[in-house]
This record gives sequence, structure tokens and C-alpha cells, in this order.
Amino acid sequence: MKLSFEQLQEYNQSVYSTHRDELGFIDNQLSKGGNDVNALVEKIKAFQIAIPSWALGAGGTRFGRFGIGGEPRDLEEKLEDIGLLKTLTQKTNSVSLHIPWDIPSDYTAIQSKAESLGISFDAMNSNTFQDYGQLESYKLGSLGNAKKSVRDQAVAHNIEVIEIGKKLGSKGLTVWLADGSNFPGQASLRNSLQWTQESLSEIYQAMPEDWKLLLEYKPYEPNFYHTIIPDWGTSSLLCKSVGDRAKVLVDLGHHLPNTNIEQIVATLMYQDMLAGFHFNDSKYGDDDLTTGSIKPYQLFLIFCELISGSEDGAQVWESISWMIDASHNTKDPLEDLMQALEMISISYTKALLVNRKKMTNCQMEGDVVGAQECLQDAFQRDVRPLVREARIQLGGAADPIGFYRKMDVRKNLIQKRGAESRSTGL
Ligand code: LRH
Ligand code: MN
Repeated sequence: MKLSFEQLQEYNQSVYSTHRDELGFIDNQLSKGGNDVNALVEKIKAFQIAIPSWALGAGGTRFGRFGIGGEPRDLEEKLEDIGLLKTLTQKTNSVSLHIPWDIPSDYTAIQSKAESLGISFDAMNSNTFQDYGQLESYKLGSLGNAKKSVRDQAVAHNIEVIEIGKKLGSKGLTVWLADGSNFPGQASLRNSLQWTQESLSEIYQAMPEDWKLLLEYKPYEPNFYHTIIPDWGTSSLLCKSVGDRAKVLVDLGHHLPNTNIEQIVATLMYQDMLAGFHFNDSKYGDDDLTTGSIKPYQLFLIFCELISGSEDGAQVWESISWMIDASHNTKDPLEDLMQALEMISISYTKALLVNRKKMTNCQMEGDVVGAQECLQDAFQRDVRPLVREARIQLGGAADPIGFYRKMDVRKNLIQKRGAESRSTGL
């Protein structure tokens, strides 16, 4: 559904005076504290996040799935929905495709569609955790399967994904393995790791020189006794064994309860081994809930480590990939993604406000309270006017969800695509 620039400007005009007052208030506060508000807004504008192609329809669990209607029926319509998110939020300009869910039927058509919407192709995702008609089943694993023929098939699939990505201009391959076991004795823990290392090495060799391998870890599910790549340490070990363009992908939902994820981020940046993120949130397991909806302070602390790590030269900011990976069981997928983009921007902006010089002094002097007060002072600020200003300056909607509802976008999508249309993905 195309939303006209005029409609958007007219809507922004209707809320502009409130925005100007709120912006003036925080501008005044921050300028007093020596912050350069214009520089902050420029940083917020530059921070773009990739949208997962598999999260534009209603997700589900083994207990059920509740369709939302008007879901994209093919890759073209998925690009249209991401174009809509771009228009409204000005926070995303790329898509992360999942193969075979999103194999382009016509490359030229897909590329010109993406171009016309100003969308590029971020990291590609392979899929060796489902059976989709391939010769050998992945039931008992893929790159780490005891059967060489299955490992070879999984390697070939990843190389096919690289070939698809090369045609679309992608520069990265994300590998997540469901591989593992459900019972002690079912798998050789050491051999399956060895086989996985050998398979990843073959895949790495097949990657173009300017590509990176993003190796995602996950402690459990769908296997519930062991997972071959359960944590950042194992992912990092495998990455270092295959090559220096292989780094660790941090999916926020892939941690055991109470794991200190910001410390994992600091440790990976310390080694220049952070590939990027799959942003989401969770209360218990890999819940794939809206980013920042459950643990907003953790997300803020993660951005604090990212900013200090890049400012101190531990890892280059531009070398890190930013993607959402969520599943929408009870929300409109587009509203959920707009909320996630907003929370990521807010957490990044709050982290930019931390007075790092003062905090470092407190740390060096052992002033525990003083150090925490530096974080609290930034975290407790309402930075939404800054995020909104950045969006408006780029031509986006002052309130993306407000405008999306005012224009009845979902109703229009249902009229065009039908109430039963279903998007590929999880
Ligand atoms: C695994 C995962 C992985 C994707 C899948 C859709 O839980 O996070 O990143 O391939 O979700
Ligand atoms: Mn993920």
C-alpha cells in the first residue's frame, strides 16, 4: 500500500506543535549538560536496522497460529511491506532473506522492486533445520550430522544461498544450526563439533572475499539435550578456526535465563569477534518478543557496551550488522516491527547520553554509586522527541503506528491480499 508524501506531511503538521515543545524541552536540558543535540540527531538518523523477511506475517507456536490477514503472499509483497516500514519509520533500508522461504522467482524483477523502494539485501540466512523436499533429512542434524552425505548436502545448500545472495548484492551469510540431540548418548558431542567445523570451513572457503560469515549460537530448541553451537564461546571457537571474516551473531533470545548479555557483547568486541545482532526480547526462552518490551534496561546496557567498545577502538561500528529477528503471535507484524525499531532507537540514543568520561572516573576511583548514577541519568531521560525529530527530518511519520492506524493500512492490505493470505516464514 503506497502512502503519499502529502498525506504524511499533513499528518505530521497536525502533531508538530506538541513535538516542537517536547523537543525544545529536552534540547534545553541536554545543551545545558554540554550535549550537541544536532550531532545526536544525525547519529540516530544514520542508524538503520534490517528487517527479517520471515517476520512479516503472523508467527505461531506448536499450540497454534492466529492469522492476521493481508499478509504478504510472496517476496515482492514482503518488499512492499518493508518499503512501508521504511516510509513510516525511516529506520530500515534493508531486508535479511531466508532461503528457501524467499528464493526469488525473477531476480531482475526483485532487484528493480527493491531498488524502487530503496531497500538493499543484508545478510542471507540458510536453512538446514527443516525438510523442504531435499534428498536427505535434517532430522538428526545438518553440518554436524553423523552421515557425510547429509553434511555434504547442507554444505551445498549454504553455497547455493551464497550464490543467491551474490546476485542480490548481499555481503553476508548467517548460519544458525538446530543441530544437537535430545538424549544422552544420541550424538557424539566431540565428533559432531568436529564435523561442524569441517563443514563450516568448506562454506567459508566458498564465500567471496568481501563477505562475512555470521555464526549464530543458541543453547537449546529444537534439541533439548545438547546443541552443537550452544553459546558464544563455541561459536567464537569455530569462527576462529575457519577464518577472520567469520564472527559471532548474538540473538538476544538465545541465552539461558539471567545471562549477562552485555558482558558477552563486551567480550566479543574485546576480540573484534562481534558479527551483529538479532534483536528481540524474551522472558523465559527464545520467545522472540518485541525488542525492549521485557528487559529495556538490558538493551540499554548492551548499547552502552557497543558505544564504549567502538569509541575505544575495540571494534569498528560499521562492521556490526543490525537485524531484528522476532515472531508475532498476538500483534500486527508491522506494528510489532515499528515498536521494535522505536525501542532500538531509544536504547541507542539513551546510551549515547551516558557521560562516559565521568563514569570512567568513578570506576577508577571506586565510586560505585557515582558510576551507576551516570547510567541512570541517561536511562531515565525521555529521548523520544529526539528519535521523532530524526524520523521527521528524514521524511518519516511523527508517530508511525498512529499514522498506520489512521490510514487503515491493515484493512487495505486485507482487502488487497485477502483475510487468509499467509506469509512464508516461522
Ligand atoms: C533460530 C533463529 C534463527 C533463524 C530463525 C528464524 O531460533 O533465531 O536466527 O534462522 O530463528
Ligand atoms: Mn535469530
